[in-house]
Amino acid sequence: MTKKPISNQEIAAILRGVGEYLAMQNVPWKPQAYERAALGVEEMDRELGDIYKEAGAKALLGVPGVGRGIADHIEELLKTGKLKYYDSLRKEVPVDVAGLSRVEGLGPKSIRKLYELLKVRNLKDLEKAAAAGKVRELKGFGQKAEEKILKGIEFAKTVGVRFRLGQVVSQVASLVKRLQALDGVEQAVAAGSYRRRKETVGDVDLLVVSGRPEDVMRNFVKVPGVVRILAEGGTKSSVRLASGLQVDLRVVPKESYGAALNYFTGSKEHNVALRQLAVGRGWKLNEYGLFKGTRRIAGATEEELYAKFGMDYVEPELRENTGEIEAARRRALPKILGYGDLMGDLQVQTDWTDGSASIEAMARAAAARGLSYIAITDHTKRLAMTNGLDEARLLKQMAEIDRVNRKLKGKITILKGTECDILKDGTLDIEDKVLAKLDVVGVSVHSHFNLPRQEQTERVLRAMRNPHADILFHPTGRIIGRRAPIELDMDRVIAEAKKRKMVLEANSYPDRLDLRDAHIRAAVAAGVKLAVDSDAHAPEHFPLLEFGIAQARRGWATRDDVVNAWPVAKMKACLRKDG
Ligand code: DGT
Ligand code: CA
Ligand code: CA
Ligand code: ZN
Repeated sequence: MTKKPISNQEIAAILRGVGEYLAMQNVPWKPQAYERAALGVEEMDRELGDIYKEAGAKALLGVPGVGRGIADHIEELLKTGKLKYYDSLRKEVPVDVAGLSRVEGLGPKSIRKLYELLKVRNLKDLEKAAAAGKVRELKGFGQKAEEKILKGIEFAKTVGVRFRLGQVVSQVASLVKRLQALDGVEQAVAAGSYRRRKETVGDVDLLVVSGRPEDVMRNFVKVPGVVRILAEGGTKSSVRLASGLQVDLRVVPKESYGAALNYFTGSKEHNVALRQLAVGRGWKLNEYGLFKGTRRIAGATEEELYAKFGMDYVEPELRENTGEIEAARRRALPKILGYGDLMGDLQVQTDWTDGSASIEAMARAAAARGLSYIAITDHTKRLAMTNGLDEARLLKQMAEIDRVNRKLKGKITILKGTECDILKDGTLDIEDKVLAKLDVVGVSVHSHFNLPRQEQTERVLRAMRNPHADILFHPTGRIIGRRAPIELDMDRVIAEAKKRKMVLEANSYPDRLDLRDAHIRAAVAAGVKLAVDSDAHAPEHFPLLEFGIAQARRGWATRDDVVNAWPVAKMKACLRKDG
């Protein structure tokens, strides 16, 4: 067997690992640099191995976030498949950092302490130690911390091995590109939950149109990044990628493309309901086509298929059998928000707090993404670790925004905003008289995530009642796979938002996606407006908006429901509640 060159995914995982180990050693700055480089590598649409072969070590410096030192590491990885530096770091503290960091509140420093004092190497060791009451005895931990760890372990266990959509898009995009380039492939596309843009995917289902399935199969399993072949057949195969992601591939003939795409896009529930419609008319529907007896009456395209049923075309994001079939039959499906519909972004952080770039750099990046306005919403003082703004610095920042606005006139409009912290009692972290000067006041919870439902709900409602509050940012505070949502009575939050004309955020950050699809749908149904924001902390983050748009679509939101899909004047008028 010939050895496969190391893939971008593997390189990224190792760089990220280095960052985690350095963070454990309390090294400043470097961990973030490695994380940024890992992200940059992940987002490349070409294999670094190919780039290196073609253009040498210098070309590696073109990867976003990669400087001299990390480029040397990448070169070593490409040449030898290993990184000595990483191996030595691992030897020093031989723990499963990735596994342990899935427990909420466990940062690199605590992980190191737990290893040094209790020999905790993985989740299992940690659970044992905590259950035996050993964690509470450590300095800086205590009983509460121990309880929190046990709770966090429980939560980490309930989360299966699903991947966040944001973790897999670049892997899938590069696979699809490779498939498209193969001889004999007419079309290649990703179906399944990936195409429906679910927030997490169990596996990825690829579909290829080709008259030569054997050739496609043979080449598919040789693609870089494939580490294991789970099944290989004439028209279907399954592989595992280095990242752990499973990918299923199906090859179909051209005349079945639409039917196959429809079948493998799912959801299963949507398929079942469609099939029942077919049966009701004496037809048969499967992945090969729609049949009347043995005659194929539709199946080459999805559009043709839905048309044959006399219904609207159903966008993949809506195919969950939650009313879309009935609505489509009545020709009453809403025209959902389009991927190009956003005009602005109402949550953006800068280097005034924990963002990586200046106001001007963020504004220019937003303009390049096609936005015509953004709101700068840095954190506030209670979030001291982000260097959160107090009233004085916020006022200074407003003056700076005026200056940058003059400079960028005609390119983009920068609005003055804040991501104002909601304190434990529901009051806000910034004085009203300063909030009154801002265009966009976002409020959000960043602490006391574990309050009981009644208290948590009252806290958030109180914040929403502040006369200056415009948008409730990432309302549930969840981090997918890591932090459970806060206990919030969403019906009451939605009712309050409706009453006060408060906007709820659909945060696009792939780890958050908050509100989630079902809550977005409930908000839309109640007539509450949404803001689909990037929560960008770096210029590269604006493309993340796509994930928020996807969730808004899954929540049946239209342009009318999303305030930042509107021109700036109309959006501002909507925020200004009392005229
Ligand atoms: P996942 O992978 O768990 O995120 O979710 P999906 O929706 O991608 O599910 P998956 O990968 O098991 O199957 C892909 C699609 O194939 C699914 O969305 C619908 C279709 N499918 C799979 N199993 C069945 C089935 O038993 N009946 C029908 N009608 N369709 C199925
Ligand atoms: Ca799937
Ligand atoms: Ca599958
Ligand atoms: Zn936040």
